Amino acid sequence: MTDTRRALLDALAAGPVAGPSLADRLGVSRAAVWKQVDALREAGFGIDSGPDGYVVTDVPAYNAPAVEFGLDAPYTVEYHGSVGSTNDRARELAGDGAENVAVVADEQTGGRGRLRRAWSAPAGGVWVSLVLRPDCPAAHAPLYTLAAAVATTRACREAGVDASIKWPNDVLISDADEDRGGRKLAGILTEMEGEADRVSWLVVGVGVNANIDADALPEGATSLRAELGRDVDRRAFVQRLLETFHEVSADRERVLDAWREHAATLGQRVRVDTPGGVVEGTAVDVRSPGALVVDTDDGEVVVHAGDCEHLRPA
Ligand code: BT5
Repeated sequence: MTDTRRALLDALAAGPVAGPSLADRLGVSRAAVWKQVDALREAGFGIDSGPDGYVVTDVPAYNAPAVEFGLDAPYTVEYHGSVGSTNDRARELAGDGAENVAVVADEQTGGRGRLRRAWSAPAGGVWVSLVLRPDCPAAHAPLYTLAAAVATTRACREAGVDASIKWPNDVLISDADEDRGGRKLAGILTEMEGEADRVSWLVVGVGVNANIDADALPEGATSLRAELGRDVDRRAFVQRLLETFHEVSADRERVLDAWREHAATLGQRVRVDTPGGVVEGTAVDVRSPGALVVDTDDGEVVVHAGDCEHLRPA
């Protein structure tokens, strides 16, 4: 049913379209088309039936069909007003065989960060988890985290906020802003199931503090609202994020270059807390599938996982 809805929304987004031709195109009965059109009206769409067929006159602010309408990426959307964690819901869908589904929520009551840390996710944020089944070895999975960081950073920049990536998965206000630099705007949590040579499913979860007051967030965090002094259109924002993610992740060879272009970490003095101990030095590059290369007093060290802190220049 959601696939028919997505196809109907794509047809409506392309312009006026007559009922019979819609039924033909979607391979369903005319009654099924009416039912879907009614469901879209229920969901808040304004749809007129003029001489040339159905015309969309109004799109709801933020729900599943609103995000699918005009979306130039192959995802269907499942929307929740409130959910425990969009990653948990996405994992459930993945277990049932789903693919290319974006789970979107207004609020999460049990949002998760890495290493079982809690993620604050009050109403007004952009909390989204994508279920993917890429044809690649498990070792390539981190590239999807990097692609999501690029997509999130670009969406924030297009919204007017000077964001950049801190290795591996944080989106922060750029250090160029002496006052606000380093505040965390978004985070990414990728989870997967698979064998060494093949990913079964991947869940890429992105959390962006969008229309949230900074005092509802942990110390050191900020939001698009706090930076811009106004709210963003979450529908447009999440569409750009999904479209850019789709485009960037489609070409795995280019993900690292895209990441380098958006990263604040390269060239910085860093301290990385890794499972094997602390690594301190200058971050010089990122290496496939997402490792950080740090130039230390003892030579180059390649870090695969850890928490990275940008240090002030000596
Ligand atoms: C992350 O973890 O940054 C990954 C966050 C991923 C959240 C998304 S929301 C959609 C999807 N569904 C989920 O349940 N999760 C994903 P990490 O690098 O471990 O950072 C976690 C730390 O960031 C916490 O320990 C806090 O210090 C801080 N933090 C918590 N909530 C925050 C927020 N809303 N904004 C900024 N920082 C936050």
